[in-house]
Amino acid sequence: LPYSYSGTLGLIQGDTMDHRFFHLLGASMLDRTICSTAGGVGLRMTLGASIGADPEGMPESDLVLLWGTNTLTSNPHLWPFVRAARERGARIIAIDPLRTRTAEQCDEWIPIKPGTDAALALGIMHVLFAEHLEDTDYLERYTLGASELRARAAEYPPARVAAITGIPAERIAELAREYGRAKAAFVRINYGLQRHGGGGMAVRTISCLPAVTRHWRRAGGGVQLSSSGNFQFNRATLYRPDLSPPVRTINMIRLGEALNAPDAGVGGPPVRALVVYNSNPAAVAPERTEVVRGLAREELFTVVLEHFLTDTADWADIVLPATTQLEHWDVHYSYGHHYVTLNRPSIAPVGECKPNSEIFRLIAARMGLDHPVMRDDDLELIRQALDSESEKLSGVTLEALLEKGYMRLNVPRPYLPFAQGCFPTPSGKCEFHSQRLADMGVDPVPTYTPPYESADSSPELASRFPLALISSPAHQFLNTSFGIVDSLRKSAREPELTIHPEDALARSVLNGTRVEVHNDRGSFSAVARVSDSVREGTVWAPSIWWTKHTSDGRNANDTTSQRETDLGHGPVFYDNLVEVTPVPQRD
Ligand SMILES: Nc1nc2c(c(=O)[nH]1)N[C@H]1C(S)=C(S)[C@@H](COP(=O)(O)OP(=O)(O)OC[C@H]3O[C@@H](n4cnc5c(=O)[nH]c(N)nc54)[C@H](O)[C@@H]3O)O[C@H]1N2
Ligand SMILES: Nc1nc2c(c(=O)[nH]1)N[C@H]1C(S)=C(S)[C@@H](COP(=O)(O)OP(=O)(O)OC[C@H]3O[C@@H](n4cnc5c(=O)[nH]c(N)nc54)[C@H](O)[C@@H]3O)O[C@H]1N2
Ligand SMILES: [Mo]
Repeated sequence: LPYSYSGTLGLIQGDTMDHRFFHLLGASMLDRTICSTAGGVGLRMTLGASIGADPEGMPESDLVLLWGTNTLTSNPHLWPFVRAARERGARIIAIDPLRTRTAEQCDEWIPIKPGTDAALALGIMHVLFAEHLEDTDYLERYTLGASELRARAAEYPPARVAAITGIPAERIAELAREYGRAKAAFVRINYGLQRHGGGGMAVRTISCLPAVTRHWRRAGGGVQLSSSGNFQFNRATLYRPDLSPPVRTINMIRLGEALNAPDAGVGGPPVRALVVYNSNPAAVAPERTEVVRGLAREELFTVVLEHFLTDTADWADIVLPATTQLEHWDVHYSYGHHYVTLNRPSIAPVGECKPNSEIFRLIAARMGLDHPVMRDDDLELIRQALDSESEKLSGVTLEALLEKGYMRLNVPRPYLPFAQGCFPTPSGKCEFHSQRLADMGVDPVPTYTPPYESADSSPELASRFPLALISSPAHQFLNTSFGIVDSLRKSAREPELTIHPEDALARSVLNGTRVEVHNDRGSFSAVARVSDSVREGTVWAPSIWWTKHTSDGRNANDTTSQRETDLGHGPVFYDNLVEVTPVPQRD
């Protein structure tokens, strides 16, 4: 079983020789769901692809909603555009259960109960329709199922939405009016929002908003979750799935189950060999106690390609030193902007380090898998990646990149993907009604799907574990990357838990109290920070700590579950009820 994800997110060291190698070998396939698939499917079913408004249009906007995104930590390159919009008079609003450092900088923070965003979007639509703020011309020409959406939104008056989201009804109605009256409203959603049971539907529902109004028509308007769908590299040539015999596919967020109890879910023979690269599953995967139990299996042969001795590398039979971005060639795409970037090596590989691509080339040769596709070098792979039918990559060649370093995709400026419809869906319209979802047995019309774990949906569980834990990135870390850097770790101090004063009082927790954060899946230790920067009922554990750096050898993923989102089989990291108990300290 190959296991890979983020690494540096480079195309060549992430998704080329490795795929070819494992296909030739007939290894299990990995469904790479750990980050974005719920939202990706939600978007595809609605807009047709992972594309949306251009962040460079944001300065034209007069209302910016930073909705479920911690821009200043996770997407700081957007901030200059946010500021430019504000300097020209735009209002900036953060919608988040946490008053993040981003929310602190906004004109307003709207605290929302986790996992309830689809209800808020439907409440906004309710008011838009009721107060005739919709764009009937756009609806008629470029959308499918407007009357069904109207009927669905009618079921979500602000009073009902207030009860679901915890946002006052009057604020919901006013937000809808601000949105409906804005000249160009930019909604920046991000992946934090979709790490909930109903995450796919939440993204789908929010992404309907600009098609109800007029916001796709102008620069600065629309929704952006991702721009990745515009980078149409020749992935079939890079991956060569045609080389693989029929094999099973294992969902990466169920690694614990796959390693311990394949009969329970994934089926097929037990996993006997695991090759990890560009990832640190012993720290980042949900229900990590199960992952570690699997990695500890004596007869599991584990190979880890790494820069550092991570929590995962500690379980390896063999660690192969991999080059960093400074030492190898790569091409970078994006999920937030429209530029292709060439990564040149600036130094020769240090010591015995080799690029991932080279490691797989060498292993293939040694194993006698001497297929011609295993001989392409990295520059040849870059050429193949860019040899695409897509207009959007026209002019983007290796030669041009060698000269310029980075290039904007061949998309117009201003880039208004849906100003005249042209949605890449089966109907060519923004699909409020999705036949594809109906065929999957899912509600074809945008709806609110409650979190798996909440007082409304699982009252018994919520009575034992009343607090919703969000374990989104600490400002200092990139998932677990950089967790090894002493200065950054010092700046992050230690595993902490931000808790609202009322919730702290009820548990005799003071600022600085050591607490145990726990549920039926596991627990981890943290130091309490009592603050009203989280809404009551929500707690925040900045993540993702290496477990070898924590006092109890655990982290927030000891409490997260292997359940899958409504769409896309994604993880539900933030759909996670816990209880917090103070730990008596010896003097
Ligand atoms: N510094 C740093 N930058 C990063 C990363 C990192 O680890 N560190 N990770 C990178 C990666 S891989 C990714 S995918 C992106 C992720 O980037 P973002 O999508 O911005 O990710 P998160 O920080 O996970 O979540 C954003 C916000 O969503 C909020 N949130 C959680 N649940 C809900 C909800 O139900 N509703 C609403 N409205 N808000 C909610 C969280 O409180 C958080 O403030 O960032 C990338 N950038
Ligand atoms: N609780 C909780 N869990 C989460 C998240 C969260 O917010 N909260 N975020 C989730 C998200 S959005 C994501 S994307 C995943 C990310 O999870 P991972 O994909 O595991 O990402 P990282 O933790 O950054 O680990 C990447 C590893 O790849 C190594 N690496 C970097 N470049 C290379 C290379 O060129 N070659 C090799 N061989 N190795 C390399 C780095 O040293 C690092 O150890 O985590 C998920 N897990
Ligand atoms: Mo991610």
